[in-house]
Amino acid sequence: MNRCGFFLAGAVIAGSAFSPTLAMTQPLQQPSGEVVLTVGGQISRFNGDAVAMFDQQMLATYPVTQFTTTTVWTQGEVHFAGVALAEVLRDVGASGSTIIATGVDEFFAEIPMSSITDTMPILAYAMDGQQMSLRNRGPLWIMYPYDSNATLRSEVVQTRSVWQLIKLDVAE
Ligand SMILES: Nc1nc2c(c(=O)[nH]1)N[C@H]1C(S)=C(S)[C@@H](COP(=O)(O)O)O[C@H]1N2
Ligand SMILES: [Mo]
Repeated sequence: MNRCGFFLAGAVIAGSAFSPTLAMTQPLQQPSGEVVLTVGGQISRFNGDAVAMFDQQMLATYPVTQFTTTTVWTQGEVHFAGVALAEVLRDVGASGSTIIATGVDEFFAEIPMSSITDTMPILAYAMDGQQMSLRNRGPLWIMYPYDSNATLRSEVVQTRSVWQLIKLDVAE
């Protein structure tokens, strides 16, 4: 049964609208390709030693969230596609108040859980329809739709826009 079917069965058995218990007991699939993201800390679904590892194919199984925006790092309007950070956090059973996002260069930023919505930020895996190379700030880049709201065009949100993202830690 796929994840969705499993979830629905759980909801029916429990007789409630939302019953994460059964879905949460199903282990995450194992990555078969190169691991691009490791999620650790306060999570409850794993596929490794206290961590949840993702390859690109696993990230592609989530609904795609996408938008077009300008950024201070790119030229003109750019289309970004990826998975909502909230979607990944929900799937690994994250519980905490802060996400610490770290790039391959060991740059890290704290993202308050309260600032994360169903649609942003995204873990962008494509820019103008192309996967992003490490050299081009990929393969994952935390991205906000800066053009949609003036409050997103701030230094604090820029700082949270971690490129070459490799790790998320869910902290107290
Ligand atoms: N991986 C990674 N992401 C990063 C950074 C970095 O050094 N490494 N710098 C952050 C900061 S502090 C800002 S303001 C923005 C833009 O950095 P820049 O203006 O130096 O390009 O990217 C953010 N994302
Ligand atoms: Mo910055």
